[in-house]
Amino acid sequence: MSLKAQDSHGEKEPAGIGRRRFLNAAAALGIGSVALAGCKEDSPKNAPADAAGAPAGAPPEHDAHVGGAGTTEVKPGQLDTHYGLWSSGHSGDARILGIPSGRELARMPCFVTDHLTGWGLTNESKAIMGTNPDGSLQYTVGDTHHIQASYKDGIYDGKYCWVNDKINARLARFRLDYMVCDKITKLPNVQGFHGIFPDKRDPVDPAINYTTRVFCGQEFRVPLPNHGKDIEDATKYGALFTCVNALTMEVKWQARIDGNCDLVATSFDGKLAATNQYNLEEGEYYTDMMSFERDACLFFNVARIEQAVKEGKFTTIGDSKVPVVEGRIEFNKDPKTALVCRVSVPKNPHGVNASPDGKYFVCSGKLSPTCTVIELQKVLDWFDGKLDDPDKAIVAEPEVGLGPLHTTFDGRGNAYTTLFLDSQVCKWNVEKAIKKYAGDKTINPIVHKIDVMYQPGHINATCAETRAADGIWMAVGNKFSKDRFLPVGPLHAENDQLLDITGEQMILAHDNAVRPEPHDFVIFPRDWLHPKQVYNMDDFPMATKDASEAGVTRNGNKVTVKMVSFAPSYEPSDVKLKVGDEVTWYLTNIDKVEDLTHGFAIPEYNIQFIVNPQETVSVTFKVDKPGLFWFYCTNFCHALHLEMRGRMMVEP
Ligand code: K7E
Ligand code: CUA
Ligand code: CA
Repeated sequence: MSLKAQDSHGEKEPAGIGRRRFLNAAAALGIGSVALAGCKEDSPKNAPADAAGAPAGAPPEHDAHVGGAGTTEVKPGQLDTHYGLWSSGHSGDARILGIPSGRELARMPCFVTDHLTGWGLTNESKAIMGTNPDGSLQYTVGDTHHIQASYKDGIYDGKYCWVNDKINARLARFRLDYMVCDKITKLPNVQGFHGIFPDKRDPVDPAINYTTRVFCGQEFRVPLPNHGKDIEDATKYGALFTCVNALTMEVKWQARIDGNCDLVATSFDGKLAATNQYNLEEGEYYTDMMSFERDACLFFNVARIEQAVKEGKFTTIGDSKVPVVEGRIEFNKDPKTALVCRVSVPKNPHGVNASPDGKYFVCSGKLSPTCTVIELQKVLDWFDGKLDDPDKAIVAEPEVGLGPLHTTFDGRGNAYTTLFLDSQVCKWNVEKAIKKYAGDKTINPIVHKIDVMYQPGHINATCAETRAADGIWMAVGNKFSKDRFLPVGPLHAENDQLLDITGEQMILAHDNAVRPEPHDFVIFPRDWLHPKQVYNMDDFPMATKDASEAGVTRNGNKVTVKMVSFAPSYEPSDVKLKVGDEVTWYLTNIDKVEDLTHGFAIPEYNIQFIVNPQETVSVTFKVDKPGLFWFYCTNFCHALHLEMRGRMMVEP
């Protein structure tokens, strides 16, 4: 496999499709390692810099960006046109980026502690994260992969977004009015929680045209329940597909399935949810997981599953009370009553994405150089007994290149698939791919390919997960940045790239470094979101609304401090305590001005958090060190910010 010299406009014609036949497992692995080694050692992309500082073989400069999307430069004082919601991988949080600049505007903590905001330290955040009986946090690590927002009428309604934690099988919800995590749900009996997708409307009630469910996929098979029995007998392992109530965040139901789940997609009509499956072999080792030529995309008939639950046709697992329906194929052979429909997909597929016209799901082959296009109406026909073979729902299987992972859309009939091994994005036309599959071999569905730097995973174009896909910008999350940024030690920043997709050919417009390691993201116009910048004090039952109500009350050794902040002071400014006290300290920021956030830190007591305008935050701690401790404001707020402090006086 040759690595082409870098050309930002990609190949003039898709090269080598003919030789990129279906890979067997061994070849795929071999090519994978060649591709990675090639980038490092042989590629002109990594050749030493020339005298002018540009790497040999570097692309033409993009200073004159000619694409229809406009410039990526956001000048001082200007705002980005789009919001991007980004997952952060094993950093364990979510982030907000401005697009097209790629600037990181905020981090939204959820699964892991954040010492700027006090997330994981304050009582309010700990209650959301979950604590042990001794008050310590139940989990302190997270691995966020997939982030998706809530819908109304097939576009984002700006209410919520969700992100998964793969390590500890948790689903976090953020409310997008304040852009903070407000709930975290633990999925019972799940390990390797990977894909998520909210539904886009109700499959039964036409009045519910908004998100009320989030579907969650389990990647790792485990004993059910996982209580130490059958740990060596893999034939007893299982996997679950979980539905969470998007409004209450309670787990509604689970379906036990064959194989595993990877990513998740939902249909615009609300009737279908699906997961791609790469381990239909049910193997424990990766070599076993690659032995079948085809795995699958598994479709869930949401209305039928919920009817089965209503009729009591379910079991439970271990201590969990969540109803579990049978989604294994042997129990779902009759299409008229089946809860699931399995469509075969080659080979260890990754990613399943819904086209914005609502007609198709596309699975990427990963170990096959193909994408599989599945027509949703035909899946519904199978459930209605009108299609004898679920595989007849496959309407195209274009060859796109090596290592296809994720696909996005431009709303003009084109799909864009990341090619991990080729370090490229392939643009292909869906209808042309369908015509070719139907028999017209003269048609070439491949429109354009472009190099990206390097080894891309997720890809998403503006509004592409909604009905309003507009084909303006497209972000690509690259897993390796190698030579693209100044070296900063062994751990490289990742390279998120922005491409202009307004024209026939994609144009690489912008690189931006991101802290490892985002996986998934969605991008949409800024006017789809209306964040508030000042809290409503009435939302906080423990708010101290006025400085005159502030003070310290004592009940034995239980002490309650009710404090207010207003720049540049705290009231009360002196707090007297005794060693042995247990203090709950409420801080209400009564400043009403936008951007007037205060901080609160107590030396030697390991306390630091912020309190936003009109917000109330609390911490509880044991008083165990005598002395004078100046608590002070950590968030620059006022010309007298450094003076904003008070005394915690602790008697022995
Ligand atoms: Cu492809 Cu976890 Cu979405 Cu990463 S998964 S890339
Ligand atoms: Cu208040 Cu700085
Ligand atoms: Ca497989």
